[in-house]
Amino acid sequence: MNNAQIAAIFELLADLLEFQSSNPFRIRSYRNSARVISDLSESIATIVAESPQQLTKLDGIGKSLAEKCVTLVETGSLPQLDELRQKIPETVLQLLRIPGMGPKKAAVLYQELHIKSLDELKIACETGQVRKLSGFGEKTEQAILANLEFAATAGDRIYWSEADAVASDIRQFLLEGPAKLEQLELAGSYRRCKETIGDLDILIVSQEPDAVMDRFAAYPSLRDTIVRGGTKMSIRLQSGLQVDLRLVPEESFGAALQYFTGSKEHNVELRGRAKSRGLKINEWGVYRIDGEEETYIAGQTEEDVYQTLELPWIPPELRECRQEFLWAEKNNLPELLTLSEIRGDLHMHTTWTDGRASLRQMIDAAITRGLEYIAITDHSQRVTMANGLNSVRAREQWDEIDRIRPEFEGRIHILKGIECDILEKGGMDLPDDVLAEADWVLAAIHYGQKQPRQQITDRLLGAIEHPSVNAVAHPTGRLINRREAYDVDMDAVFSACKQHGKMLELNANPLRLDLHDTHCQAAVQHQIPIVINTDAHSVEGLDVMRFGILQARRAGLTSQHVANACCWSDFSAQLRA
Ligand code: DGT
Ligand code: CA
Ligand code: CA
Repeated sequence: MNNAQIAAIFELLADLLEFQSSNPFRIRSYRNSARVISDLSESIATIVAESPQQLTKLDGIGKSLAEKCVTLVETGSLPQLDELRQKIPETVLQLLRIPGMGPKKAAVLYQELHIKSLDELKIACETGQVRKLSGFGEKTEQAILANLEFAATAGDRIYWSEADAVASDIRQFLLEGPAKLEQLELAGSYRRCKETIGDLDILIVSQEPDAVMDRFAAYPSLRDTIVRGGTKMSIRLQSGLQVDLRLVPEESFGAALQYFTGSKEHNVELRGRAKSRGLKINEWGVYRIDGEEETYIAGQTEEDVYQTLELPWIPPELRECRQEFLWAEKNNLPELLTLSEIRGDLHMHTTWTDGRASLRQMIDAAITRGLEYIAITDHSQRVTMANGLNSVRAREQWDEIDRIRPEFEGRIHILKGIECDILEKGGMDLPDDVLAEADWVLAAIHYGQKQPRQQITDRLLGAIEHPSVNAVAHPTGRLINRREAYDVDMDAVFSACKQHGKMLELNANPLRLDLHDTHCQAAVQHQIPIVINTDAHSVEGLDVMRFGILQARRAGLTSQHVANACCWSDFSAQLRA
């Protein structure tokens, strides 16, 4: 079990305890430890294996939490969690997915109105029962209704970053097992690197299918086996995530990998192309059709499968049936961006506002990660919750950067930046003369996200026109699975960026991934440079860059399209221009 999984379990425990109105102190301690563990650079499993007594040395982890970490690592489950789960209907957890609905509110709905599911909640809202509860009111009732549909579609999909942690763990577990595996690959939306994942799909070639399935059934965080057949087995993990495993013959591995990678739309197009050539493609292989006769002609590798249609291998990230077939036909597939091509990171926070690491710590961490240049972009004053910088403090921070720059001479270029709020009424949160002193200004909307389309669009256009603004941060404001994008006319945003020579951010935080892939493509068509930033609030936060890269790859971006894939001299020249 990795740190992300342990943290998720502690968060879930906190939610369930809060739902039961348990001791607030205990709830807080679970939440704290979840945060500490997910930020930790060492693996909890390693500490447990090597010196479990070190666990209590971690911030916020006492004896009892340390024991729970050990149990989780060793058994993959927690008796206390199982008990709580038995007492609380599973469907109640659905209520928590509604944006703004905490465990306390969910508990009131459950106790007062016996609401256990989103459907029941919808009826209660529509019949005006919810507004009568203390602490709810008519406005809350409307907000719940508005969010219900969103919560239902957010469903059980998990972030790619979470799926990745689980996938790596299962892969390792299966590889370490007694059964000998000739091939093991993850397919599905995970391999296509989609923002969220419904379930995991594993493909295996092995001469020992029973042993493979026995091993799969022994996976530590398994909750139950859904189905086990001769070549297919599905399990459900403690977290609720389903994992499908399929054993395929060696000569079909490529065809199965291609088929189960999807997307469905990509596969439909591929099958159509096969048919028009007198071929048939399925998960077993490619077959030549000759009257009643079917002859296997390919299927061992994906390359072989695409080759039968005279197409080059297509990277999974592009398999959404958009432009990939047109590119592939002309042998013109883009050289997709890679993490090693990234030279800078232009969005990060420090302890001056809501970051957890100091200015120097962030700079050192950026150097360690091989970056050539960074921008320090703390919040501006309007973001009071984050202790945003007013003019005086912004200038103080920039003076501080001027003072320490010589220490880092020759190692990294540090831009004096700000993530300046775009005010609800329009206009920037800091005076023009202050913004003019910054090397790099990100403009961002944090408040008034519910405003009508025209108003939000006008605010963004105002920022884009501002002479000091370089880029718009997280341009649509969505939080995946939590909050929808604000309503904005993106075409107007693209035109304005093009006209004023401004960049658009692809925020790499796995909860944001904002711009979306289709918007990135549109930006490229408008020749607007994309800047991929981590928005790090801690040293570890700098590592989310890789999720942004995957998003960029799905959009078909190459290093040419990405401003911070330029070397420093080109990037700084672009800024001066
Ligand atoms: P997910 O799990 O919802 O995030 O999305 P996927 O794409 O992983 O979907 P999943 O797990 O249902 O199936 C994996 C792949 O298998 C899918 O991308 C395409 C292929 N596949 C599954 N069922 C069908 C089907 O009925 N028709 C076609 N053409 N392909 C299918
Ligand atoms: Ca899947
Ligand atoms: Ca599946």
